[in-house]
Amino acid sequence: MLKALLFDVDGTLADTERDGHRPAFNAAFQEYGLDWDWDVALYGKLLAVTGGKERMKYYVEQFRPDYVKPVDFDTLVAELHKAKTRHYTRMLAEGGIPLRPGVRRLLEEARAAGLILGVATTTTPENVTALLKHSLAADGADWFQVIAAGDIVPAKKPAPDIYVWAMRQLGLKPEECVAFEDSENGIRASLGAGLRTVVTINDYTADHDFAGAVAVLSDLGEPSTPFKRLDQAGNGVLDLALLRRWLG
Ligand code: XBP
Ligand code: MG
Repeated sequence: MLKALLFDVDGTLADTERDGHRPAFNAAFQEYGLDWDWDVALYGKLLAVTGGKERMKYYVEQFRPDYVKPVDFDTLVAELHKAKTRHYTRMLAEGGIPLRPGVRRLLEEARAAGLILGVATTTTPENVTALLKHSLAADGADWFQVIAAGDIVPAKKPAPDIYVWAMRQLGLKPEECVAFEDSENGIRASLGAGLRTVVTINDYTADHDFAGAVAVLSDLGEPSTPFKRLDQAGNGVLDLALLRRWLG
């Protein structure tokens, strides 16, 4: 029996990576006088690592052998990450990043049907609440019974921990929930937690491996612009009736 929908945030609720997180990282680097500049293609490679602090360290290790780390490098990374969060949440407040097609529609239908909504993400809690406030509704964060985010679990996706943590908070078993993800790291986390998972791809994740997904879609679809199914032929609009049919 389906009781809860658990959503990844970045790339799933909204296309936040290329035009949100990436420029926010760059603004923080500039603020700190660093010559680090993440273009769209490089950022795609850096997305292999989830978590902003982890991603900056990965960048230095893999792409900047010339950079001489200060002794308190971890402190610098933490400060950069705070600045990046400030830039990112400001960008959301200033104009926002729209929700992906079908997201609002499905959230509203699920709420009306009394289903539980949850978030399981590697991004920082402030980023989630800012996105929900500015792109969903003033009380958008209150639509979700659990917001599992950021450093609340030490092992980020692809580890299943954030989903396990969210389900524990809700007192639900995996078979009572379904996850929505956009990336390979994301689906490894959700499948690892025993969750059936619907994938909506984006430009950065189109070539990822989504084996084990319930369905792989272009997006959730709207009546005027249906989704295209990518794992088999088909198109449509993902509502609760179709979701329940897929889940069997
Ligand atoms: C999201 C991430 C995050 C964001 C940046 O992955 O990988 O690191 O890019 O967020 P997912 P922070 O969609 O799988 O949750 O800088 O706040 O960490
Ligand atoms: Mg994602």
